[in-house]
Amino acid sequence: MSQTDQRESIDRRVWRWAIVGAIVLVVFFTTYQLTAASGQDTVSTSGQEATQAAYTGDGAVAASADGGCACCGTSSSEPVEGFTADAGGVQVVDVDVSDGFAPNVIRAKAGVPMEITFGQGSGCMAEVMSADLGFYEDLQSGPRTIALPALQPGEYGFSCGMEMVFGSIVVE
Ligand SMILES: [Cu+2]
Repeated sequence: MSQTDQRESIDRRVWRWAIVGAIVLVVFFTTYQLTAASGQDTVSTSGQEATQAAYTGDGAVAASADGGCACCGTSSSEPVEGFTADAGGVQVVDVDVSDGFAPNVIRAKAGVPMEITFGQGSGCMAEVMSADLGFYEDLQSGPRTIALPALQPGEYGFSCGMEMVFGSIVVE
């Protein structure tokens, strides 16, 4: 009789902890999903972690309601073609980074070394990088010129440091 009572009480305790555990898990995953969704609307409801996630290190707001990068501009995904200019054995091109990359499609010649000068950038466009070409440059202190060897025909990608804004070099 008393053994049965004890068993019931243990069962009840187990259930209570299971329910508490389930609630904690649900709250955790809800918070996590709201943070991952990076909507500004959710920042106030999901506590300190979400607030921290919504800001980048330099204090700029990184997230916007449409899920994009607020400081990257909206026109940055439209193709803006640019061509290299001949500078005596090397082809040169300037890329403005004040609102995405302009141009973001650079047409270049194969077999001729190239120098790409990226302008000064900040926020989202504070860095430029390319896994294809093996460079990563900080643009915050001023323009940077990247010297590239003569390339084979093909398309080579580059992006901002967050990999949110993209450009390409089309070598023909
Ligand atoms: Cu970016």
